[in-house]
Amino acid sequence: MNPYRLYLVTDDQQDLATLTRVVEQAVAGGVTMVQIREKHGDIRAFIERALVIKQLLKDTNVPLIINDRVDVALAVDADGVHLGQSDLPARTARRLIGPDKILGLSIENEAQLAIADSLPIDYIGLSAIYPTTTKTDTKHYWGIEGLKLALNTTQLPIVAIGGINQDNIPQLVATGVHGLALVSAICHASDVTTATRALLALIESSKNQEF
Ligand code: TZP
Ligand code: MG
Repeated sequence: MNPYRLYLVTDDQQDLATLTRVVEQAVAGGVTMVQIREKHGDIRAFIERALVIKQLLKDTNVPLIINDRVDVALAVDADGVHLGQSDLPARTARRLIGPDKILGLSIENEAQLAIADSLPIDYIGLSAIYPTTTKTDTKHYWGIEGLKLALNTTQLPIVAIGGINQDNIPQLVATGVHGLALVSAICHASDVTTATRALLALIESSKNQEF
């Protein structure tokens, strides 16, 4: 089964108790992948949070991905790393994590897209599809047309990220995109499990639709 389908990226503003509850409930609702994204705390806090989530995912088939930091991924023996364009180069990261770990890379413009297939990565995070208050330093928005262009350019699986919610999922899924990554639509839901189930149901029902 496609592991990228509904990809939870965690909210680093949430305390450990909230983070734990969100991941637990999102997994109960059916998320297929979890990325721990930490932008504010120090590396020890990152490792501590990642270890708690690793324990929680232990008996599931849901892979644990670490955002930005190869050292943290190695320290907690995560299933993979997701790199940004200013993190370790993909080849260096691959050398450090080995051939079997999952390696994702954020692609923010067409120049980066053009060379993506020459890199030792497993998937692309197409960033950002739409504006979002979760990440505000984004310069370019792919939109639906940019997503279609990317799908026609690369052989790699694409995970769309940025401003994704119930309203735009049908159109996104109709492009044939491999996965959707979300922060706020899951982390800020009043009932995380119900919201996750609803997102998955919408993804399923949006397949093969035309716009
Ligand atoms: N990278 C590009 S947009 C984004 C990240 C981490 C944030 C997505 O958050 P949301 O709340 O799903 O729009
Ligand atoms: Mg990053």
